[in-house]
Amino acid sequence: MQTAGKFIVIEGLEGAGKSSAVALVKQHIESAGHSLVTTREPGGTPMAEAIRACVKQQWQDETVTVEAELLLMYAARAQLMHNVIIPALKQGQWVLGDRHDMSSQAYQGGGRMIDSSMLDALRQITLKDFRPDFTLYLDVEPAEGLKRARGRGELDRIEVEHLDFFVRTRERYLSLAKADLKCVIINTMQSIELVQQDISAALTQYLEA
Ligand code: Z5A
Repeated sequence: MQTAGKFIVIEGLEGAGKSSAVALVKQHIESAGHSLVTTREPGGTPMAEAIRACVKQQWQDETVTVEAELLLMYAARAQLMHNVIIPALKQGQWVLGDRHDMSSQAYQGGGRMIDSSMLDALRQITLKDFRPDFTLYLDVEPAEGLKRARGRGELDRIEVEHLDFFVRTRERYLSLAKADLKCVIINTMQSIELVQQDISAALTQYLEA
């Protein structure tokens, strides 16, 4: 789909530093003179935020199936695409996403080991040929990411998964990021200052290309 605006996405495991990256990228894009909308997934519309609360909470006496989790992620994405992302891009605004479809490929495909044909079918229904214009994948070793995330307080239903789950998720992230010509991998196993320098360099290159 050809749109006037651009869709930039930040991806990574918990504790990779997406929140600080969003602030930095926002600053770069706005300084380049673009009007910007920021989104997060799952979430970003009233209904998608309700889905976010639903997927993140712990449920008593009920198992959340991997299929339910997957469908909820795509339901939230469908709402966000239709109500926020596509209208903004069509108006010429830029959109900065804290997570998008690569999260489902990595967490549900890699972490939960859901078959790729199921993911492909949902992606086709929800996104068709729509893809981000540029992705920054913030890479962190899972144990370090979890340590940082745990430092912030209580963990949600996904964050309490075993380390193996995050190891599989990261492996899938890395293989997706390496195969994507519009994705830059940022090593976040270094100081926040160096991470910010790398993000700024990658973004400057993209904006000036
Ligand atoms: N999910 C999914 O399964 N499938 C999907 O399709 C989608 C999502 C879209 C969303 O939760 C959950 O949904 C997520 C994936 C799943 N679950 N898990 N688990 P979220 O959006 O609430 O959570 P998050 O994305 O994982 O956010 P986060 O934990 O806040 O991660 P972050 O934003 O990358 O971390 P941060 O707040 O920027 O940094 C965390 C701390 O580390 C903070 O104190 C920083 O100061 C510190 N930090 C950051 N960088 C560094 C470096 N370089 N050194 C030292 N300390 C650092």
